[in-house]
Amino acid sequence: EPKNPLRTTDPGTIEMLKVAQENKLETVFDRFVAQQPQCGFGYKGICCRICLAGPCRVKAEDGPASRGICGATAYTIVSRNLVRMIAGGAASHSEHARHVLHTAHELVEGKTKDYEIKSPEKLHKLAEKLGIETLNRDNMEILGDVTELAYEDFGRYKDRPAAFLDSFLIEQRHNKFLNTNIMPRNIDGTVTELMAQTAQGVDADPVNIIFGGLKGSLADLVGEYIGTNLSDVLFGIPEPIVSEANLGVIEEKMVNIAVHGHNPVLSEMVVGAARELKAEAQKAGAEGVNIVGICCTGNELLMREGVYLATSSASQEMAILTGVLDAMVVDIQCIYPSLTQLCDCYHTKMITTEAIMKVPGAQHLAFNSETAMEDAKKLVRIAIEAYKRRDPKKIALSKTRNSLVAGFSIEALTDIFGKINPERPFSVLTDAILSGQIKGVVQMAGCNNLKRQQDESHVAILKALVKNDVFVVATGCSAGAFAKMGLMNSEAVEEYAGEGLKSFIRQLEEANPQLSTKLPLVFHLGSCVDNSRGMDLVQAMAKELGVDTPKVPFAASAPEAMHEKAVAIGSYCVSMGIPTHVGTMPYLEGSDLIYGIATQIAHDVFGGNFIFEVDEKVAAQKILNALEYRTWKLRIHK
Ligand code: NFS
Ligand code: SF4
Repeated sequence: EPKNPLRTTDPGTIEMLKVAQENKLETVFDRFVAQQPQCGFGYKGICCRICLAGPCRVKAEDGPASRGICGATAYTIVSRNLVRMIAGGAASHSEHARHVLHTAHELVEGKTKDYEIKSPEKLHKLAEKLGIETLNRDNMEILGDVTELAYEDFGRYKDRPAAFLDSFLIEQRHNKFLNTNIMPRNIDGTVTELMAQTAQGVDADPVNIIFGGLKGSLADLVGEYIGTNLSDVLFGIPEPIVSEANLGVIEEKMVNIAVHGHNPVLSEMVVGAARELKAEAQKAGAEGVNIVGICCTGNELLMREGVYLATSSASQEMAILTGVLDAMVVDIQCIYPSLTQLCDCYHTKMITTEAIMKVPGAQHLAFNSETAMEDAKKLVRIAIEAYKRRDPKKIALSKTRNSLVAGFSIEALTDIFGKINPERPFSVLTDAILSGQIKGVVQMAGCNNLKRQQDESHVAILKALVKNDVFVVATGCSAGAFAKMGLMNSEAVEEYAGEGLKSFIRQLEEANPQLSTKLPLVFHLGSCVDNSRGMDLVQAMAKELGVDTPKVPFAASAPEAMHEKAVAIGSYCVSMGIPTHVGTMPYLEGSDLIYGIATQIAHDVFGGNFIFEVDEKVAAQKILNALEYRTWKLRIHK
């Protein structure tokens, strides 16, 4: 099979890559090639540099060279490296959550006038879940208690498990996590403990280290639950919404601002400011201000505001190459430092906004919740100024844009299923599985990783699953891939869904005439913190079936996992009893023991396991097999 020399399958990105090549502009695709071959020791996870006696490498099967200087063996080094990635992921997700929490707290304290409780309904539901009194109480008071509890989840040292995990768990998982000693009490302490556990001369037992890692992954999930739920309270529960995706949404006649990163706290304000400053943009000669999203900030805004999704992580640089992007506003995570290098070749202004995220060459504009709208307006005005400096010779628009339907929170899915069975909404899903109409549910998640052709395996796996009647939900850059490729709409149902899935989706549509749109082939759950919504979904199905999660025909897949956050997510999926496919190898092939723990022993203990498979056809088959096995067992026991 001839290799695609472009290393991407996204049509919008292919258009822009030509522009890069013609103008000799360096992109991530060039740097990926320049990095080859990548280090074999690092790849296998057997390079240790956690103390200054190193770097140590496992160079031989036996003898002194089979261990680090301190005597650490391959399994110790591999497991330490792996769980330090989980700690990094948990820290990232929870730092995002902490920022949303601070904003909610400032709202309670009356320190910001620019935010509000957009969804009192969500606040009440959440409070009830957390055991907080709601009767005859003021919303701000309730939110005060909710934020207090969330803060405790960051730092609590005794008495109880983290509330933003435990309150969301079915009883069987609660017991499982307590019995295996991986239930976190808090986020910060768990991450710190993990760093201490894996420091030089501490834990050398690979099983103990991996279990520490799983606890860390659950701490990651605590952060995600805080992030998702408080974002819903502040910015609204996502509902089905129509929009468009890919680089063609960056329009010549508009002032274009890309919001990139993860945190809705800033980007939601930018959307508001853009609406208010339309007249100023018009005075500058544009028709208005066009906000487009990149990565998970894009997913957040797409889900709640219907903002266009410009692109996903591997192609973030391409937005600048259109020549009409006036500002690249970034918050945190997955932001290539190379963006400034490209901005330098164009009129595009790059602006960083968070204290822990600066890039040399970018302008820094500190974003504060007390002055949120003012700050957002400043950002929009910087873009309007930049618009006037566009170089017409450098304009190279993309023609690729595809329609999509997003906005499938658990609440939205409950409403949709509830039109068929109001008492037991999720029975609609589980009955369809038991009857054989659909084959199960798969949550597709994760990043771009140029070890694969961009988006190729996301799309190949999705197509194989839906053809075989799997109900697919998606988050993050996986959802981004489907949105960009025109796979997240109703036309795609016609084209790619198997007969069972097609009839299931049509049935949902017929029962929901109030929806202003037809339903898509794949259901967008949101950003990567919204993988927590998927955990709600699998548990709702478990409850409906009266079983624990390892019995539910539900699987996860991250075909292009890249970030530490993805390692944390994959690990909690396994802890939650979910077969979890990963298409890019984590650094663990240097130890058969660790590989075995991840793929088999995890299954014995938690009922979930990793499926490492880089071939997308084989991967899809393995996922289907996992679903089929579970359905078969369910039917026997019914
Ligand atoms: Ni998730 Fe989102 Fe994308 Fe990966 Fe990065 S944007 S939080 S980490 S690359 S899916
Ligand atoms: Fe080498 Fe041990 Fe130090 Fe790691 S902890 S760098 S294996 S001496």
